[in-house]
Amino acid sequence: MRALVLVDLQNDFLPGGALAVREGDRVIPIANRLQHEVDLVVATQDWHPRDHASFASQHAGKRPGELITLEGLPQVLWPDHCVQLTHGAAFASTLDTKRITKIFPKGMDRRVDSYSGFFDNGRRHDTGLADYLKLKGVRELLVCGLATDYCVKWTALDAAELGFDTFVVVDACRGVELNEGDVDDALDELEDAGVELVESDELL
Ligand code: VGL
Ligand code: ZN
Repeated sequence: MRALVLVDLQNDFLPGGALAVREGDRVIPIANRLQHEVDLVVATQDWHPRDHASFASQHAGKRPGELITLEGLPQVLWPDHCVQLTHGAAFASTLDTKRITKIFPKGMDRRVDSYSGFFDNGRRHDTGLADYLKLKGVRELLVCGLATDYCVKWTALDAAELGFDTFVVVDACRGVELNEGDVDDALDELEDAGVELVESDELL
């Protein structure tokens, strides 16, 4: 069984959104096409309470992009984004959602951020994604979405560590690139961890 994980294809990560990723909208048509190449499609959804501690707005004098320590973990501060039930948190309107069999929300605990679709950043809470995929007999995992240097990276690193044959579809991802080179560094890290980097035309 081969599954596709659609990572955080939400309005706030698209151009014009609260945490816009450059060219983020470009990945949607590819993500839609990739859905036809797999047995199972799941999606992650960044799903924060209004007062999430990853928001710069929750820390007096702090601005988005600054780094703090949160409950002992390094935390980049973000603009308010993907607040539960808002338009920004909704999936992109152009995303084909009818094949998604289960959505895994993450980032609900205000004290800890959650980049990976499997665990929060402190690895205290498990979203259930690994058990779900294993129950379905999934061995191979294609990962695409936003953002390459955060949620795609951590989802794919965890997937590889959990024993899935993991592929990141590079042209179906875009990064935040807070610092120039972050996307390239993320891709290097993924390769070092045994994740295969592929282009969608190798799969379609
Ligand atoms: C993400 C930063 C904050 C992501 C989510 O989806 O990559 N990045 N929350
Ligand atoms: Zn977030």
